[in-house]
Amino acid sequence: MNLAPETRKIIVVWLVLSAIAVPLVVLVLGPHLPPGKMSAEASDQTNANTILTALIAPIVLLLAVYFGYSLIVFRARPGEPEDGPPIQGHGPTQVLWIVVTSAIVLGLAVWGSDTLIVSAHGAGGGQGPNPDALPPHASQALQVQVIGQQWNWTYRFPSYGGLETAHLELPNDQDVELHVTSLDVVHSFWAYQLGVKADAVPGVDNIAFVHPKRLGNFSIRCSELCGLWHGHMFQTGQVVSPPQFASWIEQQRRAEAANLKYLPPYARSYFPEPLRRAG
Ligand SMILES: [Cu+2]
Repeated sequence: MNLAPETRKIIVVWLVLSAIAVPLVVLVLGPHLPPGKMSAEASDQTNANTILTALIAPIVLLLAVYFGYSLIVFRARPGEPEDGPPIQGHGPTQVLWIVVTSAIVLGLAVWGSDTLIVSAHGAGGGQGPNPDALPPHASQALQVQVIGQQWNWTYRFPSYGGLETAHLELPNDQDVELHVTSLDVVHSFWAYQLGVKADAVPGVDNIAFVHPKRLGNFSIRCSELCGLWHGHMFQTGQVVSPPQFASWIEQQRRAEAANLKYLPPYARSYFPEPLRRAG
């Protein structure tokens, strides 16, 4: 192809910078991108963020190089005419632009749909009562109900007699099926390092899956403005080893036994008090 010398220089600078930037994004920046690698779902989100950033880097660089080169080289110097000759379109550039941008957008749409639905990586987002994206061993998942109310979170474990706990511990390396709901207004359960964010809506059983992969603490926040003390609605949860989880839940069962009889029976959702009283 017959390229003007300026075009060739811009392309060379762009290729060199891209060849440096893309590996830096993948190897250096990627591991620090949110939300981290604490669960399978979080890892998938971090990988998606890395791929998108790596793909965007050459596009941003092309614009920056072209912009910088034009500012320096094509600057009007004293005595030169103010404007150059008009340009009347350029077929190859237009075709290349349309082909490349279409390929990027369509490729990302196919990849995004596949990772969300087929590969079940969208399982941490809260998919309503009948999720489309199921992790491989969904039927053996530990069921945990997450209940939001102004202004705190509580948790119920149907496989442990409907036990309710004031904070959340999860066993490592096991599928967990979160049933997110609310007792009053709309909240949003956001377990940041686990890559889970699901709306908590009264009367709705919103299911999100998570598969913790690393031991440690994760922060839980409400991410839906829900009233005066919305900002107070945070906790710290723990991913612990399965034996630690077993002894924690046993201890909770003993501590909460006296309170259990005051709770309504475990249900997939609850309605606010005034509505319940109204029948
Ligand atoms: Cu809230």
